[in-house]
Amino acid sequence: MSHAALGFPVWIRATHWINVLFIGFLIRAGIQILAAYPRLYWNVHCTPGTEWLTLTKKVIPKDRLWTALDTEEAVPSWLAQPGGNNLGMGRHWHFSAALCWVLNGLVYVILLFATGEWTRLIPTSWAIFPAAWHTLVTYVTLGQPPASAFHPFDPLQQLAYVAVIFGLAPFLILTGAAQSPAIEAQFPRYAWLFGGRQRARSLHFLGLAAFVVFIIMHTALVVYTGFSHNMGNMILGQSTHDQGRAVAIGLSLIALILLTFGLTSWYSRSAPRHVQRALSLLIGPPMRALTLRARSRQQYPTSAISPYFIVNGRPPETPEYERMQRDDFKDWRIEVRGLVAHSRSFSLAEVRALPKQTQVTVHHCIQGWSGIAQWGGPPVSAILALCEPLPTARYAIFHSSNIDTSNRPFYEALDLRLAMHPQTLLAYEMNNAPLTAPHGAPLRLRVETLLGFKMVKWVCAIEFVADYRAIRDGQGGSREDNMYYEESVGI
Ligand SMILES: Nc1nc2c(c(=O)[nH]1)N[C@H]1C(S)=C(S)[C@@H](COP(=O)(O)O)O[C@H]1N2
Ligand SMILES: [Mo]
Repeated sequence: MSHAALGFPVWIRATHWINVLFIGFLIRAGIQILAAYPRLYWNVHCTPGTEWLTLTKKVIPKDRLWTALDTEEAVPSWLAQPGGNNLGMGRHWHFSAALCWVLNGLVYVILLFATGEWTRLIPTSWAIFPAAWHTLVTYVTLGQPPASAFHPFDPLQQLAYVAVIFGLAPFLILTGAAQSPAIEAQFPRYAWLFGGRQRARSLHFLGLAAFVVFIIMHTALVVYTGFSHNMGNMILGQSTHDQGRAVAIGLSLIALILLTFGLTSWYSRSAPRHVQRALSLLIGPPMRALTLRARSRQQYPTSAISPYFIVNGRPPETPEYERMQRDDFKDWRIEVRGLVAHSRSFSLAEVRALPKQTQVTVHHCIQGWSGIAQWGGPPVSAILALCEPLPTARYAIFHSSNIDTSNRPFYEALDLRLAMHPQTLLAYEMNNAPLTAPHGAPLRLRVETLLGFKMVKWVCAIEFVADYRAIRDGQGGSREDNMYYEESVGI
């Protein structure tokens, strides 16, 4: 008897159930992320009206300023991780689970080939296709393949498993990565292999749908082809004895996994700051490594510019801002302060006198939408060169003259290494015209390797600090403080 014929080794059973747990987290948190912008497109511009799928009843008004946050949907906790309006928490769970799921998958694939178990999974003859068809017909006509059809899998099962493990799973990883601003900025061709961010996002969604269909069919067939026999194999590695015990353990395991979803969702909603801190220990380091390594090399042609560019964050509604706007911001000043050798302020005219750079880039909002625009203004490095941050300065805090969702001034921290990137701009122009109020007039930040919320609009001050933890709620920005987003957002 070959080694492979001796039932199912413990590592296959363990990685299978660990996989159930993390796929569950991934799907639940994925639904949470989708709900933050429940509209899907095949075009990168996300022009309203061009959705191929809209999963919200909210309509986009045409007669007044509409912002992306207005379309976010709350989701029930039984469906999404953790439920409610919780994009920040959903992302923490999605990326933490993705990391664990990929590690578990690697262990499985390495052991699969190291032990020879692969010979039972990977077909080595074309005859598998007609055999799988035959099995499909058997199931569809409500028959049962004979016991001799299982080696240990029936041909249809074998093909489905291979397709999910070596096709669907890598596809989901690749389409997930193609939505990352850091990866797209550094390797524009990679994201465009999938047709750009929105196509990658739509394909990622279809991959999720395929996975859900697989899980339903798989579970149904486990029950249909002999539940206690199959549980024996999945739990104890054999089905010749102790089937009752296997069923009891299997059902308890499923209950435990469901309980884990329930408890983690409940805890994420009652103590989001704790969960944000805890999970960022896991995902923070790889995310920081990604954002710090990536250099934006985008330069799209002006013909690629989006006909309509979505707005997020409403412009200031103060008399002071409206007065400045009427005066073309001639009294606007941006103050540079904190850990710098030369603190000073600049008028808009002084900012315009600095060397100007233009770039046509893709904007990636954390909610899921994107758009292409041309931005013009001095690189932030030009301002750094004039003000000379001290060696102790590690972050530049960009302060906005507008309030955030907690009614305090909007701010975001930017690692100085990112502030030095050649495509990090203090923009005063969009598509060759002065910035409009909704897009951040007179000045807004552009960091082409990060998600949109880091790009503060209506900038009135840049403050250099050694650490952001003493500022406000200590998470590195308004969105991190109020919405539990991550500080380093390359994905
Ligand atoms: N001051 C301020 N800046 C902000 C925001 C905000 O709400 N307030 N929203 C951010 C988010 S979430 C995004 S996606 C971009 C959107 O830029 P846009 O409105 O020009 O498209 O601005 C960012 N800058
Ligand atoms: Mo955003």
